Amino acid sequence: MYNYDEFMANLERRNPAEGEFIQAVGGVVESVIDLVNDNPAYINAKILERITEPDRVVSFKVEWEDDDHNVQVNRGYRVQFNNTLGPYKGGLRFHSSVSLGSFKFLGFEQTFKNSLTTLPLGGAKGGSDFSPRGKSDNEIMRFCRAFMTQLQKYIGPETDIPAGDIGVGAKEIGYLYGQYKRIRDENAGVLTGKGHLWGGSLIRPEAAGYGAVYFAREMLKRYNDTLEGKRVAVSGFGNVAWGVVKKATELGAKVVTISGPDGYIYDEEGVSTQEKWNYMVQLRLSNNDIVAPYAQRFGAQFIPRKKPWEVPVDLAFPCAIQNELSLEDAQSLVANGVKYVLETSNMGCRREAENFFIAQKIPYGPGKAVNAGGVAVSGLEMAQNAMKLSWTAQEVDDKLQQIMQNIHKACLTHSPEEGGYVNYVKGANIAAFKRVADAMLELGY
Ligand code: 2IT
Repeated sequence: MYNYDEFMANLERRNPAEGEFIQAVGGVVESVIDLVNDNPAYINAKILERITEPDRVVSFKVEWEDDDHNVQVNRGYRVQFNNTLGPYKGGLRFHSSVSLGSFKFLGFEQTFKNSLTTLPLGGAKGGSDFSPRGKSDNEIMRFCRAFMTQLQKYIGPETDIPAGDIGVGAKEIGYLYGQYKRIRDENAGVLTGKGHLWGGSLIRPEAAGYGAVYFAREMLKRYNDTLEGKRVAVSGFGNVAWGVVKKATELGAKVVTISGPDGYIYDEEGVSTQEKWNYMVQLRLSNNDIVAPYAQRFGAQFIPRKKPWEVPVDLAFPCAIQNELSLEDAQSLVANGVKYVLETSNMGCRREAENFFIAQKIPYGPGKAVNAGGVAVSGLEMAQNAMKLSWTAQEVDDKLQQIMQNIHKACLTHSPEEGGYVNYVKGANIAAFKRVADAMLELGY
């Protein structure tokens, strides 16, 4: 029999100073501990201990030269967390804040998220403390070359298939894939999120954001509601936020905020035109990591150094980075009448914020369910690469919608109904855990 506090104290002892990893594991263990305690097979096979320990952690040195001919040294990581369900799969993050603990939390989350997609994908994550902010395109290219020169030793199309994440978009994936080909002379789809000219899938750039909105549509349906006429707050301005903004607008909602590390934009008219969406892409490609110029360009308000959770909205989609939404932010959203919260960034909400939404009976979708559309379409990209075929945008989008509907259904199936309120956190964690744990039992050790 497991005791939550005891298990977590042991985990902390084994993984000191890895707060984000402890937080991510704590969320899952809390949801599944009763299930495990009711299931002697899980207890005897030590599933909880084994599922919280990464299969492999790789760290490597990345040496490159900046535009002033200074030698730069960064650290690269790949955490191959769990390959029970398929080859290791998950993104690469280039951000100054990362540490081993971040990649362990992300690899752990990815394992469960990938399980929810029902595709044959294990979980992994990697990246570097290199930040593209303020770098020239040539510097980014040289860094990507140096990074892949090391990473290529550990990945392969049947072993481990990285993709993008924060700081790694189509441009970086291009430089990384180019170097992989130069070294290995293989056309294997070893990365996803590739450009369409060289093996990428249509809809992959939009997939995480579109998927989040498809999940929201299902959630609202469950409460006899629709997106039509809803006011929406989005944080972030990257790939994921961009997809949410486009699809939410298309389905009749009005997105009034986006944000960056410098503050947030309040656009009363809605971030609702092709021109505005193109501008979001331009902002991202500028490598400056700021949203302020949007305000001037489109006559919107810029609120410096603040987050958008103080604006009255019906739906909130945190799409920026982990722990971006605090308890105070959650209280402010609820006080202003928020009706649904869709965590779209990985672990975007602090545990206290998440628990507050649930206590207030606000329907709350956790990131591993809501944002799974991104990796799901990565799985579809792998399938197309293996078949040497390319599906139409419509074919990919139809499959994405089906996958998001199924994830929503899985959450309902495994969520304890609390007087008509759906606890999506429990539902997602239990559905995801059961698939990995049952496969682990069948595979032995
Ligand atoms: O967090 C994520 O799911 C991703 N960054 C995408 C991973 C992938 O392999 O497409």
